[in-house]
Amino acid sequence: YILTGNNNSLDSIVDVTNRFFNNPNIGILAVDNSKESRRHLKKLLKLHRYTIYEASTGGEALEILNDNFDKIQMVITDYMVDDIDGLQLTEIIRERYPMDRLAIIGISDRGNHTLKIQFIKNGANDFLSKPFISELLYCRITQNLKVIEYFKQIKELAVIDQLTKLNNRHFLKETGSYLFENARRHDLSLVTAMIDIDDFKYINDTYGHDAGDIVLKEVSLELKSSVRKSDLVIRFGGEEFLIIGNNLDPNRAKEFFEHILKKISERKIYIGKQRITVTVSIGVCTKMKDSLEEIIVSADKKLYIAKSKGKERVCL
Ligand code: GH3
Ligand code: MG
Ligand code: MG
Ligand code: MG
Repeated sequence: YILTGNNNSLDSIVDVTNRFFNNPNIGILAVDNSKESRRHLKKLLKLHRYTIYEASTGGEALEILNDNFDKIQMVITDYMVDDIDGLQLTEIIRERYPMDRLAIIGISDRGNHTLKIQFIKNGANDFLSKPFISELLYCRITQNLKVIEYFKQIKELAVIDQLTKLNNRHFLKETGSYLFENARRHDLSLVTAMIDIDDFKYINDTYGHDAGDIVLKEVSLELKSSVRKSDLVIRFGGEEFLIIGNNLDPNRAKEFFEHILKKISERKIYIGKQRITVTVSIGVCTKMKDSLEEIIVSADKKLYIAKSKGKERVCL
């Protein structure tokens, strides 16, 4: 089926330093009803040290994906699969796994265009007609793995605030609801704090915008180092931060945030040679509500009270 031929003349096409080659961390699921075809594909994939999973039926393929999704980046499926055909399988996989996390390459020896089009329409990223030379297979594989990697990088960039490197509100949308549902299901309490830098406009106006940026970074570092890994620290707005703690004892929340407040005011923040003192006000909500939004609104109200009482304090 697949022509490997003598590809020596094509070797130069492949960039062997490319990390999408010779990488056992990349898992590829090969689906084909023919044992012979699978064996051949496996042989080619093994040459590049990919970790290979194989299935002869759609059911098997879905089960393997389900159990190993974190390890599989790509499915290469023939049109000929035992229970359902490759097109149906592609459609089902695509319903479950998005294109930015799993690539699908369809293969068939029926050279008609309708099949190629249908594979792509059903969610495949790419298509190969048999027979193909191994070099083309490798190029298609690395190309599609690269696209997934770019997707991943873009997604990561989109949820990180580039100034402070803290997660931003987009991240909160996804992770926040998970934290909230988890807390509700297990009857846990979330401790949520809204933190706002005091008189930040004054810092900007007096020392300049770059100095303001330094302060934002310093406060972010202090906040991040004050909580556990499983707690969320979000840059919520310009000089506002949100902490959602799922490991904090509500009875000790005041003490905990007063400690953070003290550490920020004691932090040695320098603008050039001049040390400046930065203070924050913190509003805390320790009660569960019907939604995370309501919890945040409540913390924000407490923050407002902390500000109106003279700033640099924690209000619950
Ligand atoms: P309060 O004590 O009541 O919180 O007063 P404040 O001055 O801290 O608050 P205000 O809302 O009046 O001003 C916040 C300022 O933060 C205004 C805005 O220009 C500035 N800011 C927002 N984002 C950034 C940023 O990324 N960098 C810098 N340097 N400044 C920012
Ligand atoms: Mg303000
Ligand atoms: Mg402020
Ligand atoms: Mg503010």
